[in-house]
Amino acid sequence: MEKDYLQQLKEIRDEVTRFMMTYKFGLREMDTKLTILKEEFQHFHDYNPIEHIKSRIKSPESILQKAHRKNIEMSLDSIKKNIRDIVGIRIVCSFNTDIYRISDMIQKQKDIMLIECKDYIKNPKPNGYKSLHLVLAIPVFMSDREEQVYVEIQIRTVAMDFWASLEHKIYYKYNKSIPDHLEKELADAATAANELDLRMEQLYKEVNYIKEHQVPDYDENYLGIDDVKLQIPKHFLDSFLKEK
Ligand code: 0O2
Repeated sequence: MEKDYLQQLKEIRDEVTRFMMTYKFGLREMDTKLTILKEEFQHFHDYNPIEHIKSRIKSPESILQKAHRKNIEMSLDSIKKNIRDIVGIRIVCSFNTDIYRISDMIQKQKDIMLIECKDYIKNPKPNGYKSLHLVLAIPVFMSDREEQVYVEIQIRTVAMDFWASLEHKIYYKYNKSIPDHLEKELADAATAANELDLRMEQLYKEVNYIKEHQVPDYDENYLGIDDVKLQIPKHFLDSFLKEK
């Protein structure tokens, strides 16, 4: 009898370990994809839209707490289906446009399936929260099977992230009921963060415009074609024009 009980416990432990491992592998797959995007972008576009990435896997305890809180049946199948943020990745970018660019690049990958998209940038939460949330399913190949793993990705700018981290701290400090005056301050701060995002992006566009239209330095005896440093001797062009 005791042996049966121990055997059962061991089976449950193995099942939970296997369950958690699939999420660990799912996170690794997604990490690799993001690293490739980041490095390739930096190399070929001379620009990196990703400032930083943070990720976490929910602990078994907080998965169970969430299941309990949301009235989800306590089985691994049901948890897998209903709790979609066991793997959470947060991508912080410089500008608003980067958010959608990264989201498109991720969604275009053939083995990734978009399960849900919540756009809290186009439709911010009443408290001012802004971020793009994607729930994706990605395949994980193991020795004997393939599993689809849900991954939640939050994409936001540095300013949105700054605001959200502070709001998160205040929310928990006041036990999920923020005093009215702080709520108002937070809403104002969200507006300021949004303005900062718009101004920074505008500045960036202007700097880019100047860079693109800059006349390169050249020797007065040479004519520069573009900033690829291809230059033509001026006398060569003069004689060419005279002949015409
Ligand atoms: P943590 O500690 O960051 O993981 P659900 O995911 O089912 O619980 P919901 O509301 O359907 O709930 O999901 P949604 O809207 O996609 O938001 C989930 C996550 O987004 C939260 O996870 C937060 O990380 C973030 N988020 C959503 N709203 C806010 C907000 O008003 N302020 C801040 N700071 N973050 C927000 P968790 O599990 O709540 O927290």
